[in-house]
Amino acid sequence: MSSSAGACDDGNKLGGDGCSETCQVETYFRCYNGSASSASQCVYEGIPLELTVDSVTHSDGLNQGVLTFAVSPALLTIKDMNLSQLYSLSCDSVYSVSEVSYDSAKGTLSLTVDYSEDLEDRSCNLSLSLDPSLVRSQASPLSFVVQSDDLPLIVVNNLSAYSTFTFIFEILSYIVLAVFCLSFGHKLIGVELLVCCQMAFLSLCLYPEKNLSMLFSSIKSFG
Ligand SMILES: [Ca+2]
Repeated sequence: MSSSAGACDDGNKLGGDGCSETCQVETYFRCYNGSASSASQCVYEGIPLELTVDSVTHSDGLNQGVLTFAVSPALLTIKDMNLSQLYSLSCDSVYSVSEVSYDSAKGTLSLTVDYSEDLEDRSCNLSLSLDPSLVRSQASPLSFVVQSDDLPLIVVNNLSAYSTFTFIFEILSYIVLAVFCLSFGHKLIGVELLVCCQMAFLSLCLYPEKNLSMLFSSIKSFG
């Protein structure tokens, strides 16, 4: 049984998923199998979905951007799909997607992208593979050039590349250098190096994310 107009029952009081709050089949949807014992399953079969770039923003202090795309019409059912397998993003850069979310109120899909090569002005392609049992009119792939609305998505520091092991190794090598200076009579330089090492350690404990790069550059200028 299917009904393109008329009554349906999908077991909720929400509209936008094909079956309205008053249990009527919504425009561009077809609903199947609604009965007293089983809920209707509604599939969208209206105009093909359209993807556009909504916003591109830089995350403060990170080599990370948030790419947000408008999906039109803003189908509620996209939220119920497996978001991590929904999209395919390919850009002319090195990056990884760490988070994906869909805002059904705004109809926006947001991808959080951590890049290790500049992402600004790069060419990208986005495609969606929506569950065909829920959406029959798929969206065409979107080609776009990344252009940030606030700060450009360029690699400004390599903090993420600094592992704790690398950090400890660098500190130890500065301590060895300090001991070397002390034992050869350059006491002032040796003491300064040790003070810097102490500062770097304290900074690691208090502000592991923010102060590392600043301290490294100050230690290197001392050295
Ligand atoms: Ca509903």
